[in-house]
Amino acid sequence: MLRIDVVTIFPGLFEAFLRESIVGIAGTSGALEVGVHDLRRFTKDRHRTVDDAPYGGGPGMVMKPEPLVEAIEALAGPKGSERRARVLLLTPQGTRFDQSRAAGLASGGNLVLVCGRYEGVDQRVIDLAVDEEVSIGDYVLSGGEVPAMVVIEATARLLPGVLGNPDSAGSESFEGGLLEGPQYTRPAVYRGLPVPEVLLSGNHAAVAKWRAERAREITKRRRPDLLRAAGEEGTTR
Ligand code: JAH
Repeated sequence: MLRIDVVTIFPGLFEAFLRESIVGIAGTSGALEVGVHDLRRFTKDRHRTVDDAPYGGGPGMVMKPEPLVEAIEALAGPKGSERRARVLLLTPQGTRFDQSRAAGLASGGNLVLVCGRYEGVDQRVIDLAVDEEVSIGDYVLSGGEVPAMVVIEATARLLPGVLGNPDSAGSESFEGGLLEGPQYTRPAVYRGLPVPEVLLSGNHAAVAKWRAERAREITKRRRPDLLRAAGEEGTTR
């Protein structure tokens, strides 16, 4: 059983996600437990303050260290080898999250995901309490909540027993390191556009070959970086 605890000032954002997504299914199957924790519960002042103005001036606010460090330590213990969980901060400054990172998390120990907001978190939170900074990509968001959901979902669907069908995760985009080619369902002709004949042929070897060709083709066109990573450069085309 993998346990993931999330620290956020918007716990309500996770409600439908945890109830309705594959993550909910993972929870029901006993493979995953997710706890969501309101950062404001770890404040001590009347106004439950989680942010303050940046030293040195400038726009916006910074997340103050005390509530975050206390929340993280309550969930993961003090930073060091005896820690109960690995602590990840979702931030544009982090190293990029990808499928291999998801696989590593799915086969590793418990996690605490820390969602920043505002212009960022006080550096001492990172120094004292965070193990790793993780980014899901180069775009500006309003906080780490959506990235935390991305990390949770990508990890949950790799847990043994989660889909009920251990093979279904493996056949989708990426697990082969390439993009998937086009998919079709009925009807066989829609608005004059036919489904490629080979898919109707019943010839499973021909179907597999056609799909492998289309996958290589779209990957070469759109994501040549993936083709090189998969070591497929120059095979077919
Ligand atoms: C924005 C704290 N990698 C995407 C990403 C992750 C986190 C944030 N933005 C983008 C973010 C504001 C405050 C984190």
